[in-house]
Order: sequence, then C-alpha cells, then structure tokens
Amino acid sequence: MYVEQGCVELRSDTFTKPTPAMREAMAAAEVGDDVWGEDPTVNALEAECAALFGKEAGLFVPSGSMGNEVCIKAQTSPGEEIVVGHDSHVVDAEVGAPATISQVMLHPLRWERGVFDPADLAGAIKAPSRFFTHTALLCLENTHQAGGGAVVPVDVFRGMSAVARERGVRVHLDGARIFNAAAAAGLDVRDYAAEVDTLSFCFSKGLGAPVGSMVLGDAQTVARARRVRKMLGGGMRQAGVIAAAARVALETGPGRLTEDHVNARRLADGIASFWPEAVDPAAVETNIVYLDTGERSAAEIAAALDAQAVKVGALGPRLIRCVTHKDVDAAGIERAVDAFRAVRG
Ligand code: TLP
Repeated sequence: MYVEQGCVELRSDTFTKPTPAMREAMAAAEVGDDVWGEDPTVNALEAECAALFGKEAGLFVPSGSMGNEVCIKAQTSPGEEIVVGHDSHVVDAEVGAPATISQVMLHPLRWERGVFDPADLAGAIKAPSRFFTHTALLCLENTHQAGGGAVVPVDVFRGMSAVARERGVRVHLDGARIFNAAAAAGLDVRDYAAEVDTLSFCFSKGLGAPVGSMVLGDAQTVARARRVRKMLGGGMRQAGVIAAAARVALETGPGRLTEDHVNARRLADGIASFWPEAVDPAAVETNIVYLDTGERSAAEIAAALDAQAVKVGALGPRLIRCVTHKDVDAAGIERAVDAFRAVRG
C-alpha cells in the first residue's frame, strides 16, 4: 500500500510488489534446469496457461517484450512484412527489436483504440509476389496501451483476425493486459485467444508478479519460439523461483482487476470534476488514464505531483499517464486526486 511505500505509485502497473503469498511460493518452489525442460514449476505454469487459454503449448519468458519478439521471429523470415498498429508497443517501445532480431519490415497502420479500419487492413496485406514484400504476420494489442487501456470488442477483434487469416496471414496478440480486457468485457481470455495463432501476456503487470510473461500457441510454433528464446539469452535455468510467483499471480490476480478499473475511473472522475479539459472519464475502460495537460508542461506537473508523493508518468510534452494496480487503494486514489487539484491551482 502507498502508506508503506510512502507514495502513490501510478507510473505503471509494472511497479507492483510481490505479495507475501508470492514470496512464500517462491521460497518453497520446486526447481530444475528449465533449459533442459526439467523445472517442474515452470512446466506446470506453462501447462496451466495453455489449458486456460485453449492453446497447445506455453513458453515462460522473462518479459512481455521478449514474448512479442519470440513470436514475431518464430512466424516470419527476414525481409517479410508485419502489419502493426502505428502506436503499438511493438512499434514504439521495443527498441526496434523486430528490425534487428527478426529483420522484418514494419508496416505501421493507423488504428484507433486498437482497431484498424477494415478496408485499410485489407489493403495493407500483401500477397506473396515475385517483386514485392509480402505480409507474414498481423500484430494486434488488447488492451491497447497507447489508446488508454482500450478494450477491443471481441467481434471487432474477430473481424480483424479474419481479414488476415483469410489471406493466409498469421495473427499475433500482444495481450500484455488481456486479463484486464477480459475482466472489462465480461469474457473469458479464451474468447480472444481463439482468434489468434500466438499471444503473449504478462504476469508482471496487473496480475502483480515480480517477473515474467507467457507465450502461447500451437506446439510447433512454440517449439520454434523456445529456440529463439535461447538465442536471445532468455533460457533461465531454475526459473521455477519466479514461475512460482507467476502461478500465484494467475490464481489471485484476474479476480481483482475490476477493482483497478473502478479506481481508474474514480481517478478520472475526480480530476475531471475540476479539470474537465484534461480527461474524459468515459474513455477509461480499464486501468489506464491519460491526461492532456493542455498549456501546461506534463513534466512540470509530474514533478509537482512527485513533491506530494504522487508518481505519474510524463509520456509526452503534454501527456500524463496514470495506471492503477493492486498496490494503490481507494485512499491512494483520493490522495492522487487531491494532489492533482493542488497542482492544477
Ligand atoms: N509497457 C510498459 C511500457 O513499456 C510502456 C508500461 O509501463 O506500460 N505490451 C504492452 C502493451 C505493454 O504495455 C508492455 C509494457 C509490454 C508489451 C512489454 O512488457 P515488458 O515491460 O515486460 O517487456
């Protein structure tokens, strides 16, 4: 809680600290050498996740970024093209990894809250040809981080995937926060997983584990991804120690995400009550709140909030992001709203 940490931490849900149950599970974890496939805790976690999402196989990886990148490399060849959202995490926040690791061409396409215009998407997919680059993979993201944690409705999601699959193009989902999407939509994660060939999701965001993400897909693709993980130095030996925390996160995390969504909306409502130009509460669907600081500098506002022990992300000259999670409670949200009020003046 913020009282223990001395601050209200809203920079990201990646800041969550492991619960006592996670630490106990870590201490007691049975382990083996996972590069040899002999860590029982990792094996159990991979099997549990595959069953939960209705996929053949799972692969535990250190991060969401590695999850996306092993899936891209496992499903493309150098020189091929992948269709991606213009402000997706794969494009903006993985340090150019698709270009360097997979040597693929990015075809960034404008989207709105994780949704492509169907005609744009159909037009962006290129068939194999003697002359031109062709499309090997479509990457979706749900929730859409840069869209303010927007949930892609499942029928729209299905439609986008169908456009690709009908043309023989595989589909990957960056589902870093897929449990937030499922909670907000009142769906099962399987409803989204069924529409894609591969997906990755994070234990280390809203679910609250300290480290780790899961890749899921058919057995052959996941076996290829496993080789890529090793190539990237992601073979983790006695990884059961962290997989144990991830298993607890999977058990305890999804059921409480609605609380984070309520807190995010409460934060947006609170700020909008005295600063309506900055935020539209109706746009807040999950645990992410973006604020437009207008004439004011986002960095200066973030610094002034920091002085009141409220930490937010200044992600652009006029853009602030707040992310709710299990370590910020309703009292923390109230404190954040008060700090915003004082800073707004
Ligand atoms: N996102 C981080 C930042 O990099 C923006 C955050 O604080 O939100 N996909 C999506 C949609 C993500 O938001 C993130 C992390 C990742 C992938 C990557 O996960 P990690 O940080 O584990 O590599």
